[in-house]
Amino acid sequence: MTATTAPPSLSADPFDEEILQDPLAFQAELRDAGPVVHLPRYDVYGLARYEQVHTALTDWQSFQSGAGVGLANFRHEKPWRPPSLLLEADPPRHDAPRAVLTKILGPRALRRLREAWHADAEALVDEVLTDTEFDAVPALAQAFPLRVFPDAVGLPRDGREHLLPYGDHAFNAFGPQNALVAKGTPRVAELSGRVNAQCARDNLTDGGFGARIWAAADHGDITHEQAPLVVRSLLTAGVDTTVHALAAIIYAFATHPDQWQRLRHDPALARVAFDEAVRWESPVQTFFRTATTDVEIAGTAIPEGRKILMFLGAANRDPRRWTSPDAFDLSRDPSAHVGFGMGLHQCVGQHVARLEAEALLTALARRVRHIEPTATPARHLNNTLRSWASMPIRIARA
Ligand code: HEM
Ligand code: OVM
Repeated sequence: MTATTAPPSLSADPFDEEILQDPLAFQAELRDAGPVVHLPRYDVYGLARYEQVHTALTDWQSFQSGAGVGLANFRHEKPWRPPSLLLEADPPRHDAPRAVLTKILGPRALRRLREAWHADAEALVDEVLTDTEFDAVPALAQAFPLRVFPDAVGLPRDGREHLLPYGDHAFNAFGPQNALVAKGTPRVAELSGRVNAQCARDNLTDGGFGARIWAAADHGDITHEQAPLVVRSLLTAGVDTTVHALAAIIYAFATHPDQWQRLRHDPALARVAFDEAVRWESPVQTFFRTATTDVEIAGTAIPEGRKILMFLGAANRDPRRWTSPDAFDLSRDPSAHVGFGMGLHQCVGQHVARLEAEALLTALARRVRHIEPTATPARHLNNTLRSWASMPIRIARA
């Protein structure tokens, strides 16, 4: 190994509520401190520049996920639930579950949902636009995914209200055991029981993503023991993420009326708008890895077994990589953002999220001339997600 230097140290707590409320200044501090920063609060290494985050995401041999992608190190700490067969697994065990979901959630497989989801979006937007002032979080960002996604998975009507609180806790649980985790803990057993029950074959209707996962087990692609856990991945990762991504898109357009006019005049920009919003807001802000060997990043030695905190949101606004990173701008090419990760674990559900966003945005672009905030929106705090609790807006119909 070449000569290495000790990394700069930043004493702040990245999961402190004040930083979660508005992380941008802290993220700039992290990036400017150096390519690798030591965070003594948790004794972990932080990466906040695009180049180093990209390196860690794409080098799964040195930066493993199997010891957990949260602060907890599964080599020493018991996970709060059986680990995900995708997110918290390394090759070769990661490969089969990943191949199954890649096929079930891929662009080809989603083509059969496209028309229905566009029609659902138009129906929802027509209902909502009977008012000109409303809270965009429940009315649109939550309502649309909850209308289409559980049906696509094949879930029964009952029990859908547990999906958001379960996901919220799962994303909090990647962070330290702070007050946000404590808030969810009293309901963990109940919510886990309900969500796990929804993963059973008998509770999934024919033709949905869930039934296809079970069919893949019949086919021998995964085992029947693995099937319910793969379904669980969809229920954990597939709801809160899209709700917060849609809220981010609406916020972006409410605060950038010039960009809304561009979208209205060229609805084909919906796709790029979605990726630009994921870059700009980074609904999933952070994930961890664990060093599998003594590894060097940009001249800093990280010892084997140590946790590395990747700041996806900071990388997505790194001025070393992006021109005017803080601008929400439909004329840039945001496609290299790391808001879905990169490499082996890159979000397998991104085509689902993109289809939801395209459907809702196209429906809105046809009907809405102008969107404006009517009050300061309120953040929903989560250790991993950047999200909104409420976003009062006024719309003018086209
Ligand atoms: C993985 C973000 C929507 C299912 C990931 C990762 C990120 C991410 C950053 C990488 C994790 C890592 O590298 O450790 C997002 C965002 C979404 C979104 C921002 C919405 C805009 C979805 C949806 C689903 C989903 C809708 C399910 C239908 C998954 C799964 C993984 C994953 C199963 C694990 C993949 C693997 O480890 O191979 N997501 N996601 N995500 N996502 Fe998403
Ligand atoms: C999973 C999963 C995947 C991505 C994100 C996530 C809670 C969970 O496979 O369970 O967040």
